[in-house]
Amino acid sequence: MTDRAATLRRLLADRILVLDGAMGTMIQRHDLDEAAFRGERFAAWGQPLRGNNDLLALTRPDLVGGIHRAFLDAGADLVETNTFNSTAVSQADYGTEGLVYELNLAAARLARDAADRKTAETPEKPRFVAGAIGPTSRTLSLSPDVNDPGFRATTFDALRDAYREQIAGLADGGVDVLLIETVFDTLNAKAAISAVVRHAEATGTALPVMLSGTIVDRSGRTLSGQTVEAFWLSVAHCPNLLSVGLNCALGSQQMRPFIEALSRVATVPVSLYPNAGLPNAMGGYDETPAFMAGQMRAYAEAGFVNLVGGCCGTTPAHIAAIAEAVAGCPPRALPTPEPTLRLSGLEPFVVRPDTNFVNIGERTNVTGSRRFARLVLEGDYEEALSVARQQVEDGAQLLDVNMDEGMLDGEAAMQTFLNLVAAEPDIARVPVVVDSSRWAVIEAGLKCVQGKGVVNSVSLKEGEAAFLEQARRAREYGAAVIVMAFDEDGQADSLERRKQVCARAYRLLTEEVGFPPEDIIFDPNVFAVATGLEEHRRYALDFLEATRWIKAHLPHARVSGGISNLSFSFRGTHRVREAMHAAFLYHAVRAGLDMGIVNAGQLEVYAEIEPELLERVEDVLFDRRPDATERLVEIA
Ligand code: THG
Repeated sequence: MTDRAATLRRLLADRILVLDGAMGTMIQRHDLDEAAFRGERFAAWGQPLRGNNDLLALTRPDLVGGIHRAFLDAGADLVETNTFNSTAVSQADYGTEGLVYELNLAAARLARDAADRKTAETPEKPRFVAGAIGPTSRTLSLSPDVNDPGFRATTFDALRDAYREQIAGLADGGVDVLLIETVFDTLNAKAAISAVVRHAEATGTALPVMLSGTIVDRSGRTLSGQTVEAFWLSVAHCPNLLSVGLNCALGSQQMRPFIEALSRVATVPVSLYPNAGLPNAMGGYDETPAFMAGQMRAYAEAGFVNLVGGCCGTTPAHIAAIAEAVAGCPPRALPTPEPTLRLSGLEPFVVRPDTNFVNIGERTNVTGSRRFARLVLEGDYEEALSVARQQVEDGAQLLDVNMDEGMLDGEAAMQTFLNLVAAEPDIARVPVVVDSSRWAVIEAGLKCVQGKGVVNSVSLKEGEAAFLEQARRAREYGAAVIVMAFDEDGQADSLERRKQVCARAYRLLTEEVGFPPEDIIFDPNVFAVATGLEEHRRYALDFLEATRWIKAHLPHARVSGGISNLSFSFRGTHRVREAMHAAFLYHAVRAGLDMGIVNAGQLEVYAEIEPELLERVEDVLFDRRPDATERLVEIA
């Protein structure tokens, strides 16, 4: 199997590969009745089974195998198993959820057998099997009830379990690759990716994965509202990712801007298998083999694609025409973008060399805002959402969400709030920073974000084993991490300790976990200054120096800090606090600070700080005189 995966990767570098066409519409042509779906085995089944196409792997293997053969004869390099709906979630509609493993096993064997026979006929052109994993009829990012936007018809855990069961059957049946397809809600796909990770951990065998999303209309967004690039960034963490692409929904012609956008950003091979047009009034599909082949050839010539095939309405004649049309075209060359922090909400958020300081909104924090805390405790989530909206309107490019309050069920509050955020496009367009001192709350939050968010935070506080485990999980859910400068001996509060802890964490993450360095954000601890305590006098200075050091010595990693912490000893004196934040940020950004958790919209401009106040603030920040604190208190 690993040999075949290697062959597949080699072929992808050589030429454009061809996927098969639609299974569903090919089955429809046979016009099977209820009795045909049931066969002998399910003759007495208590529920209607007509329309359960996947059951045909058991009741009409001849028919399913015949469709595979027809597509292989047409020139397909890969055939998809007839398992689009073979999860417990989808099979429950027919009462056949107990058959899931068997359905996947049988369907995988049918496709395997057909592919192997064809390979034996034409050994110079080996054929492959992709295990089809559909989206199910449930959505993790959307409520089926318009009056209850926070409601979800299923959970991340339930979907992950369902996908694991499906993957076990597909793997045992001998598929070469898993195809997570027709993704209209990226969070469902993330649950499937998480299932792939856990299957690999449990069995020691990691199958390659192909991912294919669906654009529902010409806005170029998925059903759950993401742009193509945001979708790519949200799933790019998938281990052993063979390809990413688009399928279904629109016809071949309408796909152009979206496949072009994807091909510009995806660092893995790109696939495209559209419908044969939009469904017509009769539910049929009108694009002819020649028309579709012409479109696909144009995309191939433009360098957009590495794999092509067809979705609903495509027949062996379409696949034969497409295979012929792309035969002479070189495969798309993969882009090699600079490593940099890339996040997403509904939209991409990429930190580029010319990106200014990044604002992370701090107000959606029950320990950081009395108002937000009161709203959440009272269950007034409508108003709590308006706090988030205000932060984004005021310029927050990321949103920090924290529910760590003794009177709250943190996991439930995190889930409720993030599910509601997901329903607000003006908020959900930005990535979420899931902030908690409890891992269970962070994990609950990660299960509610379809984008690529940030874990806030992980640290070496509880030792290496816990740190590595949390980092692996963060990666499994496709999140970047904020690493606090904290270890078994406590908070790093000197320059030396900050350097030593961050360097150790960087080495562990990159070498032990294979964590991408560009997804690491260090937080070298912003502590309160001007507290009156001698040992706090170098806190601001040491943060600045640590920032400079991290940027110089830990390649691609970013630096962030909780800026408002700095002024805790001046609570209530708003003007002094704002001046402290503005002055500190001014110097921190020069030292290399990339981002900070701040009260978006309340950032004062350095040049506008009143000179006398600025001097006294900077005396404190730079520890310039022994009476700096008294002089700042005095002016306050
Ligand atoms: N690093 C990381 N995450 C963090 C912090 C950090 N998360 C929490 C915190 N520190 C950053 N967020 C805030 C939010 C609010 C305030 C300070 C830090 C704050 N709030 C006002 C106060 O307490 O006086 C409350 C004002 C009000 O109630 O309206 O100062 O360092 N990784």
